[in-house]
Amino acid sequence: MHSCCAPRPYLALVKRYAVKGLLLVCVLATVPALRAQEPLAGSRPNILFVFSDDHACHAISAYGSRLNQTPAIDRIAVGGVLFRSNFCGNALCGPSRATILTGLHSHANGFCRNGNVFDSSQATFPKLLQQVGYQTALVGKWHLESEPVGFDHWMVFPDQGQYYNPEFLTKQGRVQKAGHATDLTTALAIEWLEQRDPNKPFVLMCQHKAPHRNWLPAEPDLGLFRDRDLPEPATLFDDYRGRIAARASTEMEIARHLTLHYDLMVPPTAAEAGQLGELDRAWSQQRARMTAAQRTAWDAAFAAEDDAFRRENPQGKERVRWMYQRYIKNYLRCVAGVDRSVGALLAWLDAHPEVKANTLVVYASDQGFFLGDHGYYDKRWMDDECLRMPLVMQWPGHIAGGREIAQLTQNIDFAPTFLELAGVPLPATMHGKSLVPLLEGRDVAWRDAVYYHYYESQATHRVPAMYGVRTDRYKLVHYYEPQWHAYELFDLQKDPDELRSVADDAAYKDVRAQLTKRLQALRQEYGDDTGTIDPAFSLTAGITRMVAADGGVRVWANAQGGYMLKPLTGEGATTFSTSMRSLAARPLRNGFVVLAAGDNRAEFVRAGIEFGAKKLVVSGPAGSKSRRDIAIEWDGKAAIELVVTVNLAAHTLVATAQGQRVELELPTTWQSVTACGFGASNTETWFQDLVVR
Ligand code: SGN
Ligand code: CA
Repeated sequence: MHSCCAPRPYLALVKRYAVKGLLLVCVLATVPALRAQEPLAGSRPNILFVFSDDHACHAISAYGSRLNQTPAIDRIAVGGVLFRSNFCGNALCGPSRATILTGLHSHANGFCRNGNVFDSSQATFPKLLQQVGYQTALVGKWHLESEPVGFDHWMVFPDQGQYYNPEFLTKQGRVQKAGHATDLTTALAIEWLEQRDPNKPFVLMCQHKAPHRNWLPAEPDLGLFRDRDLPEPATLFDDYRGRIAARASTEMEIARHLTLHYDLMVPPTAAEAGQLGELDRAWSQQRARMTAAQRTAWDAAFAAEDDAFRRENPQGKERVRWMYQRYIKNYLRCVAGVDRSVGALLAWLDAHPEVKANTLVVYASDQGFFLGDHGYYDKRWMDDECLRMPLVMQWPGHIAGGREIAQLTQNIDFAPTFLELAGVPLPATMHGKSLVPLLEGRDVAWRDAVYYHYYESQATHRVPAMYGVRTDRYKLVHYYEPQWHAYELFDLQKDPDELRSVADDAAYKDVRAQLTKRLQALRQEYGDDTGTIDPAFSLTAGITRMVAADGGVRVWANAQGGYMLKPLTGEGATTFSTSMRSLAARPLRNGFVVLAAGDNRAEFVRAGIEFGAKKLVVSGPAGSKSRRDIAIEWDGKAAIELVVTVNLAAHTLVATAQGQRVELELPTTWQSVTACGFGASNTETWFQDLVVR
């Protein structure tokens, strides 16, 4: 369902605020572009950037939500502008944030998937603003692994952070604060506003954890939506027909993948408590973080519903419906907290009119989210529900309000916009375009398509890697990993819910050809050569890039267990050798040599180095069950020579490196080695050519 594409909700909003007397400026409901009085470029406003995590447009009333009201966010939209077609370039937290900071798509800023480490030596808009006299501050969720750089002040959650009584990392170390993450982040933002230097412009990034999974609302919001069922999306029971097969193997279905305790907050029975899964155990830890009073409020809010659920024990579709209601209500309760935060910040500005007069207020979120659409929660796909990012901005007196901007905009545009407003020349390498002309209501030539590239592949939720292009009418997606190698094409006008791919429909042959060309041109324009795999390798998975370099090959794997193989025949005793070295900023995982027998190349053994743990490891063919490892001495930098000897008569594989040796038993069915190759996990690894002796 695309409630975020509903007709303009402005008139209704304008009426509501006019009645309440909240909106003092003159609101122009359906006015076309209006010229701002003064040029915005170089006007050096303060920038109050309020940002949330996973907040979908279709959970914002200004975007036409059928589910909830977000009066404070709407107030920004009414007094300012709403970007109707704003998209992310990679629907995931860390990548979207890295893009916002740098104005670059993921492949160029190096942060392709969560768990990558942001290279903070790059140009970011906070750094550049700092250099021209801005005060810069960041509070709340960061999630980029390296320490924030370019901020005079920062106080961020470690990793994803906690909702209740969270810890914060600061320049001075770790502190814990009592309360809910959303309210604390707001309070920290206001605290900073109060004590900043009033003589300098500022950029304040107030970044919420909410409404990220698992959805733990603050106490004041626990009572919302108690008395009614919320509307279900039309596609709650999607059967995934008419699209690629991977749709059905994705692990983000409300029905199959939301856990009862961690996600849906139903306390375990005594019997369940003895056999909790990993996530459900985490839920117990989260409860343990709450104070007694918080826990009492929490339990009281859910007790009656939980009892009814246990008593009635719904099954089949009824159970899915119940799960949807529990999920969406807690999600929206978390959204209500975020909206309250926006309201508090706007109220602070109202109380400080001299600051307000110079402040651009922005509300956005890192990507969208499935709200039961297609039976899903989470994001990652290129579907509009998660591709869209909310974006509203206001600067009364400078940006004509009550307008909707229809042009295709993207998170690559944020940094160029803030820089142009501050009068900083844009680094030529930035991919984004400044939104200033659109804010000024100027009639300018604009882009006709946005680019997308998602990498996480076989990690959490198992969504295939993909890149694609979206225009205002069509969307073409290429699932480029060899195990999928498929396309989807959607006609958004005829099929706004994206239920039927017309990639192979003869009627769309020309459209597909044009979009393919457009997609290639965008990849070229942005310099994205990731997602390109050398066809010389016959089987690959989870590898996003490989290039020949320094007499070897650099393999960039943004997933666990990425590997590629090439045909080879070896009988009797065969020895392979190579050198490898981790090139990643943080050598988390490993580099390994992969060997397969017969045609079933999903069955392989591997021998390699775990760079982080400093271990020599062998395992396979049945995954890691047969794993053996031994510690090695290594300075963390030098190349390591690995020698692997396979003896098919003795059914053994022996790996040696740095003077250590590990052995693996091979299946007796292995008659010959038919393929070998390199593999890597979550890292960029350099391999010297494999030599067969
Ligand atoms: C966690 C969540 C996932 C979510 C990712 C990424 N699981 O792993 O559901 O997709 O974060 O989200 S949870 O059990 O920890 O809640 S992101 O917004 O940070 O990219
Ligand atoms: Ca997110």
